[in-house]
Amino acid sequence: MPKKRTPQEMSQDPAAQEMLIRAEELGISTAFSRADDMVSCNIGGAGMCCKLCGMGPCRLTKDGQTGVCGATIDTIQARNLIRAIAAGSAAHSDHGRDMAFTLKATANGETEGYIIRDIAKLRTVAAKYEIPIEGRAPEEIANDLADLYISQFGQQKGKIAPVIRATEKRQKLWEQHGVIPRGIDREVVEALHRTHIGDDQNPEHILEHAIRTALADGWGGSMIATDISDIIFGTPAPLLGQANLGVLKEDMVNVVVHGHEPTLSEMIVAASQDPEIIEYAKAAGANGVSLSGICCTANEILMRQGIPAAGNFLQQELAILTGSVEAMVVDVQCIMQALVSLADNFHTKIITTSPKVRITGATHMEFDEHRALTIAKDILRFAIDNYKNRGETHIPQVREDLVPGFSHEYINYMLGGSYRASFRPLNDAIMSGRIRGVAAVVGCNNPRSEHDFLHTHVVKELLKQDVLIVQTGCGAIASAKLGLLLGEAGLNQVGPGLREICETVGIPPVLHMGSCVDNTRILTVLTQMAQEGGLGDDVDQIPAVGLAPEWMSEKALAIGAYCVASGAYVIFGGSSPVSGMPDRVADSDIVARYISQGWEQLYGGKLEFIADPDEMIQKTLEHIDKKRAALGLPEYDQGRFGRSGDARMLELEALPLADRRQAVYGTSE
Ligand code: SF4
Ligand code: MSK
Repeated sequence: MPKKRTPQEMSQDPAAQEMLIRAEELGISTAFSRADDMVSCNIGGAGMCCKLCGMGPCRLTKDGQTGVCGATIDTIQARNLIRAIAAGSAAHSDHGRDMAFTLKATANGETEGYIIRDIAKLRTVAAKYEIPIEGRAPEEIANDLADLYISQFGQQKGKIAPVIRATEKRQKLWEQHGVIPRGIDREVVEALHRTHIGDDQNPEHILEHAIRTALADGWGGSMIATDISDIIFGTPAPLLGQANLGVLKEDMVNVVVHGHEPTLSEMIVAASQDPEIIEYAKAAGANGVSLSGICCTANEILMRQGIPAAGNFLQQELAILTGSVEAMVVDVQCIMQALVSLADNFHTKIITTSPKVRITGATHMEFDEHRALTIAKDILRFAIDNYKNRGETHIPQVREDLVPGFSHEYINYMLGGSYRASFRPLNDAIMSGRIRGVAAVVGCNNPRSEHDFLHTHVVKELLKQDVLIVQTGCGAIASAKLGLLLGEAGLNQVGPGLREICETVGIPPVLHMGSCVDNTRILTVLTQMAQEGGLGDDVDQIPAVGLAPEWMSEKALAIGAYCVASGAYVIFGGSSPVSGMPDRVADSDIVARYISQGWEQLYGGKLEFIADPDEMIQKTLEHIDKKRAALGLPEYDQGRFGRSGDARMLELEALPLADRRQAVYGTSE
């Protein structure tokens, strides 16, 4: 019998635990209980199953066994991995494509409700591609940028434009290895072609194309999505927000937006503040409309508008279980099919909005950027009409404040001010050892491990070791719920050197950088750090590591691969999709070795799967220290810092006056 976990074993989050108890009382299944009921397949999970053709599926469980066609375990693992990376790249990039079309339509005055909000970013991005900006209206520039970006998807030859934003050294390396993407769609299509029965069968050759496909995402589709979201909705800057299920309101119409694309959710934000909608809600007996988000749609509107996040991936069902959600409006990606049958137990309406996504049993209200505001208002009226059907509610009173919105532009500005915006202070802090290194802790939740625990355990331990943390996606929401994204709350949990920097600059020790497509912001930060000087001349020399402790989606694998190709050491938690069976490691570790040692030789970055969080932390610190040593930086020594800043002032204040004088001036006189 599979082991049934207690709510405390399923999640560390008290709000989630409360709702899991409620689910049990009501006899309703959740992803947590279904994960307990469904033992994962150890053959498919380890990458040893091929179902690419009708001669199979072939399960290679014995030494030396091949598929019916003769495919070896290594070929099968490589094919499975590249297919996942291609799917992840496609998802991010298709989001980017939609954003590019929205930019084009906005530039041509064909949308309803959108404007070009960040003209400075538009000009900066356009100038990178030598699009003329002087003396031109924002709409003209935006039209040209939209055309350039739209063309990246169908381009057949040459190289995609955004790769010029990588360091020169990195571009040359990619050129040398023949992995610069020619066109975004082309690389995804080729990944599928190569893995059709009877095509590319050399695992290393397949995995080289996996790199090119992932680069088409990171330095293509995702980067385009982030750029355009900033241009249309504004580049994020810090603001105050809240996270967890306690943001749902007893006396208001709760509308939860869930998925990834900000286009509709931003319009719903605007519509929810419209006096006509507020009046409509009041007429229905509510105190207005309360918006909140789940997953990366939450991150998009949290970091730009301060709209609260009801939770991360594993809280989508739990939000409905509160009985207080009138409508959950979903767009694309990470939406569980279980939502519809779960919602049948309550009054909640699940509303699909993307032309690409329908869920049987859900209400479909299709989004169209040309009528965006009208549709957003229709959706809100539909939700308000449902308020009268609300039954018993059970909202956990658990929420935490956070400060999100650390775009790379803002980090640059906060470190140097308007006139000296620069990454110099960050590089200097790393060079001096005040900051030991940087870790990007990103990615999903996975019900196979304790919800949020791996993310926050890794983050908390690295903070104690003076590692500055940047986060995106559901990992960022996990830390937010623990109060790690608030300057003061987080600072008593960090090492002394990092604390000094956070106090001096006025930042939390964990920087929320956005949604999962916004991992490209991290690429930009690392690139600018390399270009700033003092930390080598490319990303692979920077003492930095990327971690996805609770990954589950194919998009996470695409992100991992493009970060490796960009020079980063990337550690994934959970199980490895290329592990093979433990008793047949000898003939099934070629792929695991290649994506680690092989890719490290080629790109300076590597991808490893490590289940134990303490080993993740140890490997992270070892890597950071190895990179510090290679740069000739002083060995990390925590004892050298913490003698200045707020901590030192508090320490001195506690001393009698004479002792304080002695400590400061060297004399008690
Ligand atoms: Fe089996 Fe080969 Fe077909 Fe895969 S491609 S299912 S290994 S016969
Ligand atoms: S939503 S991809 S669970 S981060 Fe971006 Fe969260 Fe992962 Fe979806």
